[in-house]
Amino acid sequence: MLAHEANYDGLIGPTHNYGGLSTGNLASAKNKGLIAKPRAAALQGLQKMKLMADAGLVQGVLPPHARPNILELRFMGFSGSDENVLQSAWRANPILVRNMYSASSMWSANAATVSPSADCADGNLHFTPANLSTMLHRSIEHEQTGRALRAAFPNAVVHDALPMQSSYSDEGAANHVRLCAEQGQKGVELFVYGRDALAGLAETKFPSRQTLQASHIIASRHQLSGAHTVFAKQSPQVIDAGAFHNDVVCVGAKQCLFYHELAFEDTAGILAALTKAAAGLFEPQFVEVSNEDVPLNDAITAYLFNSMLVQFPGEERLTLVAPTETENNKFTKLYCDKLIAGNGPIGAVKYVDVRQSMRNGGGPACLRLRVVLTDVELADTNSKMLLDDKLFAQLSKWVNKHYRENLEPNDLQDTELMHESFTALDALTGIMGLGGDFYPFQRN
Ligand code: SUG
Repeated sequence: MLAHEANYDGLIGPTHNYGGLSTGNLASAKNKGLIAKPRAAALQGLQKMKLMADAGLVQGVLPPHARPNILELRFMGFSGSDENVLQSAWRANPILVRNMYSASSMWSANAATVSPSADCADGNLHFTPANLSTMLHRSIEHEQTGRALRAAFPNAVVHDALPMQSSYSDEGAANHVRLCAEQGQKGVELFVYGRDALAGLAETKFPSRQTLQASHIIASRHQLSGAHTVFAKQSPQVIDAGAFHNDVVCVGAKQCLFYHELAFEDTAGILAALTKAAAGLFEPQFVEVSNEDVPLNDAITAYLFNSMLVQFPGEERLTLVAPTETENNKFTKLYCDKLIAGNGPIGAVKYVDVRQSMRNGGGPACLRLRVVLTDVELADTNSKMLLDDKLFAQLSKWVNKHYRENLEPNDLQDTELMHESFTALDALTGIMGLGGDFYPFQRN
């Protein structure tokens, strides 16, 4: 059956800032406290979406979450008007407020794990929103993410997130790769985990955000066939070098798995398991990047693997949509030049500027959630959440009208920023046809 690989990007919200909130994410730590540029950030994200849409790919938009998260602050015991809640929380602990202000829902690769209907025994498209339980600022996303996914895909199965317990910690599609011959055909799903929660002590200094147990449960909920599902362990070394998600060192598309040689604990075992799982379906193509060609630290800072690996219409080979940081690093640039000149499955590289997101550790691949849709499923999606020229123009105008140019750490105590953010999001629900009760602040 014919199917499309759609990309649903998280629209970057009006409170984008550098909170230094993600231990183990080197960019987040390094850029803590930097003056952020929310307007430029959102426009960069929109440009990337437009690039994909203009190339003829299905491009969706997931709305930002309401920040600051006043509901969560109320749950923590702050009370009174929204202004009082924000101000008393700031007096109690500005770091708490930073967590409640994060625009982190932009990284929609972490929104959910997605299994296309071709892979699921019941023939439905399945989503499990990620609980993102490792980081406070991200653990408050899953409910609103579920609402957004249900709005975008009214006929799909959208499960609840896994329980908020560290044995179940789950970071969504950032630790999941699907390989296939053609998008509409049965594929092989690879779940990459950092930690077996039942195996004892943590092996890493930085958090291992995905557990084997979470991956098992998702595969079972999505009704995947055991024969075509592979579970692979990230190497502790890469986590401690700053690969807080597998998609920092690995990306896959169609038959191709593109990864750093140090990405996995047992590379030979994983490749053998993938080959076996794909038997009778397709022949996997493995593109391994050696540490000699691209040292791990360069791969992580330049985000070579956090690129989107895309089949553009009319192109025979895959294209890597990489961040400009990859172009600016001598190892990764040279590697990309070699890829293009070679005759492997990746035949082109396009560089995109998503610098504002990159400074928080989010490259082109972090900003999108891939959803394989048959023609029928595509027709069932909410068309107001699909990017065309009209929506692009509307969203660009909306960003220019509502977003601040600069945002400094101390601006987060400003109740005006909260009002601006809520006013912007209220207007967005109109543009995207999300109804008047999509956000908690609309339901008061
Ligand atoms: O969870 N950064 C995100 C980046 C997520 C990238 N996603 C993928 N690799 N798919 C994270 O660490 C930083 C926020 C701050 O520090 O303000 C942050 O949350």
